[in-house]
Amino acid sequence: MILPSLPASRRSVALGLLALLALASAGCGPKNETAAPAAKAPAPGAIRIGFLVKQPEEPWFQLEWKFADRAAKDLGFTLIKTGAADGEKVLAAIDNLAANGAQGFVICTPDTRLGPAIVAKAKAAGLKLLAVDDRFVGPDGQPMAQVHYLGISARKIGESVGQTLAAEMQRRGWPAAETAVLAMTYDELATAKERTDGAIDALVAAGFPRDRIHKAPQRTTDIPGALEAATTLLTRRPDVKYWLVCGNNDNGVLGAVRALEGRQIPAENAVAIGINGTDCIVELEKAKPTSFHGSMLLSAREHGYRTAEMMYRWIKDGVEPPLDTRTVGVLITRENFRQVLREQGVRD
Ligand code: FCA
Repeated sequence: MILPSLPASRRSVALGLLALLALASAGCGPKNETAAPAAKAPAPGAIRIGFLVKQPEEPWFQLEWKFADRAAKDLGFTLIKTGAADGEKVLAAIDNLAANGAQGFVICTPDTRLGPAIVAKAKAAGLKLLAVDDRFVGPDGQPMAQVHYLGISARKIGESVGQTLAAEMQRRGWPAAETAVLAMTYDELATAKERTDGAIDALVAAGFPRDRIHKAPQRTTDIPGALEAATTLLTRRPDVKYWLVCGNNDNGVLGAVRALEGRQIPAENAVAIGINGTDCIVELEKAKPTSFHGSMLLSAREHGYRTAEMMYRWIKDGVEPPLDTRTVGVLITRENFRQVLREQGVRD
């Protein structure tokens, strides 16, 4: 990601420029917005839908695409998939969709503050828009509630992680004085912050001392970014014997697990729980258990198939999707992951 690596002040300038660029390249100035072209029902079979994701290398997004592909096959539309890791790529991809005759797109944006620029660009090109996973943020820092969105019940899912960690600690009989929490955070992204805040609040509600909860802010949401953040924190806390680990997603927690291993902390002295459930399958399949205990499996089918279907119905029949749809998560562990993944259609 280009923008997130810039200092905050430079980022907002860059985002402002992108917003202007979106408006200018869409052929309208900020004070002179042209109306979107009137919607005409496309001929059957002529429906083209874009699906843009921020991290195409992450299994979660590959699965969203797989399910969206299935919707395209079932319903008979064309799906155009694009990986867009920064603002320039997103805007170019929207141009490309318009040039290719698409009528709408689903997007997980690489930066939620690109929201206004994406909305302006989609509107000018007459494209319908549905945000998935990461909700757009307006210039006031608030979620753009008028943009259609499907995402997870982030706080609740985070709370389940915290409750499970507290239960595992109790089951193992670890004293609080020798245990600490490692929370892999990415507070720039609202859904990520809600997840880790939920986990931390649930641990505190279960009686875990707040002053033994440590946040490791990730610079990037991939495994290397998490490994770096976790290693920095663990180096500062050599006195802790047992660790409970939560985070934004599987990759964040996997980075922490690798950092624990790097610090020679035995696998049985830590319990780590991820979110996604799709990016930790290799980890759960390892013959020798690591400290990665399990993950809250999200519904890639809902996020991929259902969003694509919502967009299709909107274009074809004028059925507008709900403004805000939330999905749930279910805990998978080494004991049940094969069966649950099969039931959910993630694995054959
Ligand atoms: C965010 C995360 C993804 C996934 C998704 C539902 O976009 O980065 O890993 O958890 O929400």
